[in-house]
Amino acid sequence: MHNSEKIIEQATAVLNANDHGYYTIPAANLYPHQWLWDSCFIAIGLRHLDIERAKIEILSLLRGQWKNGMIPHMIFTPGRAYKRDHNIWRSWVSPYAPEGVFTSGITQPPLLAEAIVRIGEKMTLLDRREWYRQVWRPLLAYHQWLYTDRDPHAEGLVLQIHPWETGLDNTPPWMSELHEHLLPWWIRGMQKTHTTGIMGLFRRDTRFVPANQRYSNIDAMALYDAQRRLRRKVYDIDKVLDHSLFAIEDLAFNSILVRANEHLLEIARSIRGHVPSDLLQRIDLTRASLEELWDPYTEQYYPRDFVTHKLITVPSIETLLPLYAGTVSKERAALLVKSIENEHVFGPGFPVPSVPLNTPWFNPERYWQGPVWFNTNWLIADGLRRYGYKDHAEALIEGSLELVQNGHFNEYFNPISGAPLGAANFSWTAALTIDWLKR
Ligand code: 9WN
Repeated sequence: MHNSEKIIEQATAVLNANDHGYYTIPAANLYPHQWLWDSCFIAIGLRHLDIERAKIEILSLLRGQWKNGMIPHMIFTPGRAYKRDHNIWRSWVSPYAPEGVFTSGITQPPLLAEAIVRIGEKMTLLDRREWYRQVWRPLLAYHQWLYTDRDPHAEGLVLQIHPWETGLDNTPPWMSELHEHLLPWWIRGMQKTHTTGIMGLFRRDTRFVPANQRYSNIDAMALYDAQRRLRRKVYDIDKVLDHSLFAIEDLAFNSILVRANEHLLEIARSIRGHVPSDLLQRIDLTRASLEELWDPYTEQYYPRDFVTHKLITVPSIETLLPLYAGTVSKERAALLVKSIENEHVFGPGFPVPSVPLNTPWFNPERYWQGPVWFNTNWLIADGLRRYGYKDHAEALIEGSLELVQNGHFNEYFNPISGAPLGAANFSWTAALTIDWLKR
């Protein structure tokens, strides 16, 4: 058997093992629910295996849509065994939450339109139109919600209220903000008295993955504290902003939104769907506003604080995602590509580390603070290809595939040694491997 056939077979087995019938969990034990961007990446892989199942993966996400249009970042697996997880979020406190399913109260990067279009690519024109019609209303409602709820000043950039909304959890720009401005007194107290270790007793994640590969105890406490504050505000954006909790115009999220909007417009054209004129204006504005995140001094893009409009000049994998947006100038794209070529920045042995090597945050094993992730590689490879850097894209894909040659489809990998890290048998690693091998 050819090696790539064998890898596809192994990757398919991972997806089958994580299949809950109409949605796929990211990994057993650690992630027993459905996540928004995970299901989108998973569907992008599934489309090569079973188009109907790929559609179901997306449709199952829509069952969690809130009445205001939000697609939540998590939809919980039902059952008493997960009562504690349902209770952490208590989505029922919001009048907008859907009936009959428990969800989180925040969203995740808007990859939905990308997944819909990628599935559509595999269909005949007729079937594609039918598919697009089936998902059009919820997709449109989601994009409208992103603007009405998350761009209250009509600036074109949407804001995020929790690091989990970026999907990049402990990514340095968010963590540096959190440590500087948002640590509550009791966490600072525990930090000073070196008693954060106690948190280790309550953590579920570190039962499955070595603690040094996850976020630190202090970050875990801060993330859960921020989540609890959102719950207290019943996930109501006005109340959240009134208390100026976290509010960041995230670079990765907005880059993905730029592209998602392009897909939305493509879908609309294909089915003559009506896009309201205020949404069209906002879409144009987003494209232009992404450029406000450029810092001419360091020649990079960064996330921005929503209230102060100050760029958070801490580099991370986010830095490269404007390549995926596809709207930045060729000159700026070339500067980003240079940093991928540089082995001391984003170009070590195994590309692309989630934090550049030449920054103090870099740690080759800690979650979103250094390791290589397949989903961001997929987004960057796609961007490189569209900017004409075909060889760079191929090298990135080949480098990623090398990491799974031995059949370990882990959650993330050490960018220097290539060692597998985090959860084993991780769905999007398997799904995107399939997508690359079938390209
Ligand atoms: C919180 C499921 C998710 C991914 C995120 C990743 C991680 C959750 C966690 O797992 O986040 O949403 O428990 O840390 O950071 O990108 O969607 O795989």
